[in-house]
Amino acid sequence: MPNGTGNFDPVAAVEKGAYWQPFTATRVLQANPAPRTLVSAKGAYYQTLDGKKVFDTLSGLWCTPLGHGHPLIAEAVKAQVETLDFAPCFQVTHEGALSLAQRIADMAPEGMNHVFFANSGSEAVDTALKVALGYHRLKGAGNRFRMIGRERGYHGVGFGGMAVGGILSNRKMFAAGMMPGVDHLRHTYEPQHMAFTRGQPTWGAHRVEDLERLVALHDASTIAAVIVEPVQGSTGVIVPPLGYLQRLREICTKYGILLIFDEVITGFGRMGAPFAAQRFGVTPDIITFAKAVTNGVVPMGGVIVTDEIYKTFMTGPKSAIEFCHGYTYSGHPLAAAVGHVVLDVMEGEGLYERVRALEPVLEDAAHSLKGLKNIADIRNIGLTAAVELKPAEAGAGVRGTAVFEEGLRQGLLLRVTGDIISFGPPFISTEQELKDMMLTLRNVIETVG
Ligand code: PXG
Ligand code: PLP
Repeated sequence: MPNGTGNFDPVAAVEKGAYWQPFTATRVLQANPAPRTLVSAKGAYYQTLDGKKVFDTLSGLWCTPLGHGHPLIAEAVKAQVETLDFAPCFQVTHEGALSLAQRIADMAPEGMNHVFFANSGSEAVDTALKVALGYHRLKGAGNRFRMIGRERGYHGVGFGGMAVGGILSNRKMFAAGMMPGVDHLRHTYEPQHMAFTRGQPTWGAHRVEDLERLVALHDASTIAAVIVEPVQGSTGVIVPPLGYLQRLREICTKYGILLIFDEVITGFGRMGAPFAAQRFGVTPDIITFAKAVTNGVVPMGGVIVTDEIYKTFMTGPKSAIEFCHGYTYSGHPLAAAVGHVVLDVMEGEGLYERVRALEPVLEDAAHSLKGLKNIADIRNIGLTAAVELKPAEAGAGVRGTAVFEEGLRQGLLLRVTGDIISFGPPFISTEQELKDMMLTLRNVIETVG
């Protein structure tokens, strides 16, 4: 049992608060912990402490597309612990990380053949920003220090990711710790021009010209990189307007600015292709990934870079370390073993194709809620969707919280941020499960009012 005595009481433990939880309204959790305490998971469902089986509408936190309790992953973890449970990644190497890096390079866009491992999306983002700074410095352009993020972007919670991120609540408490030299593009979400769009909006590509404005303000010779999520995930599935990412690539190329796609959510199949880069036909200089690479079972993140970037680092004295960066657990053997299983399953079971087949099913199911009271917008792309509620008179997020709680009662574990409900169901979901998910959501919204 968890405390070794056989009588651990999770409800009492939540109330005592020894476990201080990430991004949690702690006192809301403490008020009624049982429905929010997860005890087990199998396939696309969790079991809660109060005995409910709930559908996993966000694949954990966007990270478990193959579903829970996958037998091949369980086997691989056990075998790996018995063979090589840990291997230092500084100055020595091992087969699992070597071969997984090669497989990830093989599935990445052409010309992106080098993978640096981290353990989370936040670490991947920090790594990518440091690669960008190092690259320019090695090129003799150390004055390129600025990073450009985007409003409503989420790039994790490291000091770097926080600074390039564009979420007010994640920034204001830590304003004193902001990395210097960061600026932001405007976001592209304007509901009056795009509410209830299926797939990519036709309005908004011109917002990318913001980068020209920032170049005119700061000069390109001071800008290292632009970092964007191809689809903004955390702030509620904000889909790139048609042509936006293509134009972003053009402007970055024109000025020698590195383009970083943060694919922590969009990578590994969520867009019906290995990466969003391929789905949208735009190749960045750096891709960050995490989450689905190991189906959420063992933490792993990483960065994929172009041959040009890698080659630039492989200079200087032969005995010197080229990139003074890395984590104790980079390329962890367990994560690597699980990563191989994930790719075996994604490729072997044709899951990119399955996501493409499920996309219109989710799209139709989500958009069928249009016309329901208190819905402000519905949007979707790949196997993602968001249903945005109108805020209640009682305040922003009040209706969202009520929907979350009613969702649990009706069998859905929902991801609600403020009044936005985001969906990223498992790739193993059936068409019927996706339809049922939205039918249940309809009931939930009608119950809450
Ligand atoms: N970049 C992007 C684009 C992300 O979506 C991170 C970086 C940070 O990854 P880590 O592994 O450090 O959390 C993320 C994470 C949500 C949700 O509900 C999204 C994330 C994490 C938790 C919840 O949308 N994204
Ligand atoms: N803090 C201390 C004191 C350390 O010794 C280390 C790693 O050796 C770290 C932080 C970084 O830990 P990690 O490599 O797991 O990111």
